[in-house]
Amino acid sequence: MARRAAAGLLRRLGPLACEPQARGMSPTHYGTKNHGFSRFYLIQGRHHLYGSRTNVETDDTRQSAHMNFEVQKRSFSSAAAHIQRNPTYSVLNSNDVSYFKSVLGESSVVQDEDRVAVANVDWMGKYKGSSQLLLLPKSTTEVSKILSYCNSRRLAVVPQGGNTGLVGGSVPVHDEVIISLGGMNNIISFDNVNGILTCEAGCVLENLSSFVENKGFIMPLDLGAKGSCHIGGNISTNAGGLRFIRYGSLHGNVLGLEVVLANGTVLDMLTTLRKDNTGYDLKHLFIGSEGSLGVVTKVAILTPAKLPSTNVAFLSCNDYMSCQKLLLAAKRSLGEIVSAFEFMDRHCIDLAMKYLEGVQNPLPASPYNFYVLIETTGSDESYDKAKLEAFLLRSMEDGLVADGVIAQDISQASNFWRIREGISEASVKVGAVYKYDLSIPVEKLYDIVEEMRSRVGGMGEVLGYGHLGDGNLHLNILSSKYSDKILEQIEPFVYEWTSNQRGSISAEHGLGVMKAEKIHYSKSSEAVQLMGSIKKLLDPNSILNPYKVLPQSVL
Ligand code: FAD
Ligand code: 2HG
Ligand code: ZN
Repeated sequence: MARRAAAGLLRRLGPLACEPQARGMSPTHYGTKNHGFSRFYLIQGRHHLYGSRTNVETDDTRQSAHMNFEVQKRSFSSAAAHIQRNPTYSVLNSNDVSYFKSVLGESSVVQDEDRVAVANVDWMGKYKGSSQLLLLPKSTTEVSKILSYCNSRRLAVVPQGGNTGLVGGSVPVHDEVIISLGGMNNIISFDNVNGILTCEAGCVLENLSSFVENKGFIMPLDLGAKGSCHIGGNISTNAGGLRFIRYGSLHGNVLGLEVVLANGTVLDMLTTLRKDNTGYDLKHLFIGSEGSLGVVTKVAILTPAKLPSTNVAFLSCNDYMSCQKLLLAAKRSLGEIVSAFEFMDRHCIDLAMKYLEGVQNPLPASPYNFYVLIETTGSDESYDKAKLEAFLLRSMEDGLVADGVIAQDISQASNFWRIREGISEASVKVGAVYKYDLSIPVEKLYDIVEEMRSRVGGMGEVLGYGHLGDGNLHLNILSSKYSDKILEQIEPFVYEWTSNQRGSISAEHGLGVMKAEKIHYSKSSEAVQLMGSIKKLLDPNSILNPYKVLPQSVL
C-alpha cells in the first residue's frame, strides 16, 4: 500500500476522533505535513478510570456478588465431589472458635452463614467449599498465632486475598478455615528515591497504584482484577497481567517478603535491597506458591517511575499471522516504549459488546478477525509520538494493520482498555466458562484456538485472547451450562497439546485445585518430587491450602 494511501486510511478510520478543543485538551499533533495525522492526539498519563467491576471488597458487595452467582445457578461439579477430604485433618469445634476469639477478638472470627458463604465461593462461582469459619487477622502476630494453633490441632486452612483467582485456589475444597488477609491493608513505607513500596499483604492493588502514582511511580503490575485483588494474592499467584511485557515478573520486582510458615514461625525476608546474594533467595519459594508454603504478610516491591507520555492504539488485523508480525515489528520499532501488547479475536469483541455496559467498538465499520491493543509509555512526548506514528504508518503500508485508531483522550483510552480487560468479566455472564491460561510459542499460539473450535463445534463458543507480547494465550470456552460432554472435548486435549509444544499449562493464573493433578504436563517428575519435598519440609502436617498446587501422589 502506498505511503499516502496508508496515511489517509489511518486518518479516515479514526471514528472516535474529536476536536481537541471540545475535550479541553491541548492538542499534540502528529506530523501533519508528512502524514496528515492531525486528528490523533496523545494522552497524558495513565488511565485508571475503571477496573472496579471486580471490587468485592466490602461485605455487602461481596454478598451481592455471591448472590448473583447463586441466582444464576451455575454451580460447577464442585471440586469436593472429586476430591476426598483428608481424614487426618481435625474438624473445627467450639474450643477452636473460642481460641480464635481470644486471639483475634469476636468481630474478626466470622461464623455468620452468609458472610462465610461468600468466602466459600470463587469469583466465577465455579468452585465452592463448605468452610464454617472465616478469620480476619489484623497483624502478623495474629496470623502466626492462628497458624501455630491450626498446625498443632491439624486444622487445614486456606489463605484468601481478594478471591479473584481463576483456578479455585482461594476457596476451601472442604471445610478448611479461611484466613482472609483483607484486614491487613496498611502501607508501611515508601522510599521516594528508589521507588520501593513496603506494605501489608492485604492491600488492594488498585489502592497501591493510586498511592504510588501520587508519588510519581507506578506499580510494576496491572490486571483487570485490580479493584479487588490483593498484593499478597498477586505475589502468591505470581500474577502476570498487562505490564509484564515491560516490567517483567514479580520474581524480579519483589525485593522482600515477610511470610508466616505453617507452624507459626515468622520468616522475615523483608529486605529492600536490590542486590543480595547471601545464600538461597528464599522469597522466591513463596512467589507463585499459591498459599501452599506460607502466608505472605508483608511485601517490599520495586515500583518504576511514572512516565509522562502514554498512547493507546486499538488496531485490527485480518489474520493471526499479521498479529504476529505486528508484534515483532512493534518490538523492533517501538522497542523500549511498548508497555502493553494485547490481542483479542473477533469473538471476544462480540462478547464484550454484548455484555459490557457502556463500551463502544472503536472499529465498528466492519468486523475483523483479530484486534490488537498496543500501549506505549515513555518519557519524551515528541519522540514517543514520532515513533508510534512511524510505526503505525509502516504497519499499514505493509498490510499488517487493516484498520486502527489511537486514543485521543483518557476516556477513549479507557474504552479500549475496558474492552480488553472486560473480556473475563463478560465471559462469566454467558453461563459456564472453561478457562485455560497457556504459554505457547507465539507462532503456534492461535492454532489451539482453531483446533478447539472444531472439537467443541456447536456445543460452545471458543475465545482466544491474551498477552501476546508474553506468549500467553487465554483460551476460554463458553457454554450455557457446564457439561461433561464439552469437558471431554477440551481435556486432556488442551494439556496434551500444550505439553507437546513444551508450553505451560499455567502461564499466570497458577494451578489451584483445577490443575494440581495436571502439573506433570509442564514439569518433570523430578521437579514435582522436589516440590513435594519442599512442601513436606515447610508444612509437614499439610495444613496450608490442601488439595491445591501439587498432586496428592507426592505429598
Ligand atoms: P486470591 O484469589 O484470593 O488467591 C489466589 C491464591 O493465592 C490462592 O491460592 C490463595 O490461597 C493464595 N493467597 C492469597 N493471598 C495470600 C497470602 N497473603 N499469602 C499466601 N497465599 C495467598 N491474573 C493474572 O496473572 N493476570 C491477569 O491479567 C489477570 N487478570 C484477571 C482479571 C480478572 C477480571 C480476574 C477476575 C482475575 C484475573 N487474574 C489475573 C487472576 C487473579 O486476579 C490473580 O491471580 C490475582 O493475583 C489473585 O489475587 P487475589 O488477591 O484475588 O488472590
Ligand atoms: C486476563 O488477562 C486475565 O484478562 C483473565 O488473565 C483471563 O479470564 C481469563 O481467562
Ligand atoms: Zn491474563
